[in-house]
Amino acid sequence: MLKITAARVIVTCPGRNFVTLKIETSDGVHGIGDATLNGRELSVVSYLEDHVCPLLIGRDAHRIEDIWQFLYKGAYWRRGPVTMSAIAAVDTALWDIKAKVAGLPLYQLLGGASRSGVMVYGHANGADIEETVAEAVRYKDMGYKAIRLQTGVPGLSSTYGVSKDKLFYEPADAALPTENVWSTSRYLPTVPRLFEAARKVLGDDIHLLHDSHHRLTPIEAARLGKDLEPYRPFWLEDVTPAENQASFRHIRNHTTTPLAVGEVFNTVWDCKQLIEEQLIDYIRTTIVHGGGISHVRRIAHLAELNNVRTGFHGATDLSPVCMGAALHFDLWAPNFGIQEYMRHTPETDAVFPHAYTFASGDLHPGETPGHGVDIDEALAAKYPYRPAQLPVNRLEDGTLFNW
Ligand code: GCO
Ligand code: MG
Repeated sequence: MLKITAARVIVTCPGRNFVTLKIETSDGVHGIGDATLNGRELSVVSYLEDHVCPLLIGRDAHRIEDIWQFLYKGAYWRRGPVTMSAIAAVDTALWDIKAKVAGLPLYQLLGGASRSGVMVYGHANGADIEETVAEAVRYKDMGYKAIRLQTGVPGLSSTYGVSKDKLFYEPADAALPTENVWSTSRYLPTVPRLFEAARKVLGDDIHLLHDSHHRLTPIEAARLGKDLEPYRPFWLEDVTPAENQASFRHIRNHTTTPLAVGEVFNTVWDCKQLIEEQLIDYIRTTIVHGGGISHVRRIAHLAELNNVRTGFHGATDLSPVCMGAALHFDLWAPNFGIQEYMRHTPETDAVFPHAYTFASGDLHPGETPGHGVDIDEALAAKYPYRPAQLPVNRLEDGTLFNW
């Protein structure tokens, strides 16, 4: 038995907030898991410290499945982002420990590598089409094989996904939510123009992606999908608020543009209908918000049976710990599609030393036993928590809208 002797939550803000769970064992081996939930970090801290950590002490760190079931079924209150992020942190830390004890990189425990590297997509964004395309060229020159394009919308003062920071983008920008303005009628004609311009400059040999951030109705989404078809997008992401899974039937009936969804999902139950009816092409739920490796594996298996591939969320609010674990998963998953990769700041990278590396448009998780990411606690302590929340979005007449 490998006894859990300590479970501690570490909060740090090297430019943005991250919550990390560290589990220590009787053999001196430790593991870490990401528990960051953007804008709601301290709720997960409390869930872990007040309700989960005390349950872990004395348990056998090798019994990952039993501990997962204990935390999920034992709480009675199932699902939800706070619960599932907390469970994910425990699960990820335990897989890290098991792989370290085995002396193997985590992907070997999952079934070994299915590919030589993990194709990632970067974020090109600009105030207008010209600037966005110029940014995309920069990404192509860095070796990226896939690029997400987001542009400012004429007539709107700010737009989701467009920022002054180019290699990363931080939406949680204030202690209290800032307010953005949205207009679907201004947005809809802009995106096809962007894709037309991008294809002209970048050519055909590159994957182009776009995120609508849950802002369209099914029929608006269908229109956008159709308008983008000539430019062969890799995917169109989060077109509608996906609580209503049946919405995707309408979209699917109208367009062949591939659809991705699920960064805000927490369990297989959020995407069961989408996957079983083959209404989507990529599922985006990643390790930290989907209950960890043990649960996201179930989502991936169901997806594989239904021709759906993985396309994990990888924005900066998912810590390097999540990224490391996700990359092991990606290297293994038979139905891997693509991995989002928004770079972390040098300050964040220094707090979380990691084995993963980028080359020629791919990330590789590295060969270090475990998931290959650690935390420098002394450095982490130098960056205390700073309240930061995601913005809200209003229509031009003031109506609160989807962000
Ligand atoms: C993406 C996401 C992010 C989210 C952010 C929320 O596709 O990367 O939409 O930009 O908004 O991760 O915390
Ligand atoms: Mg998104």
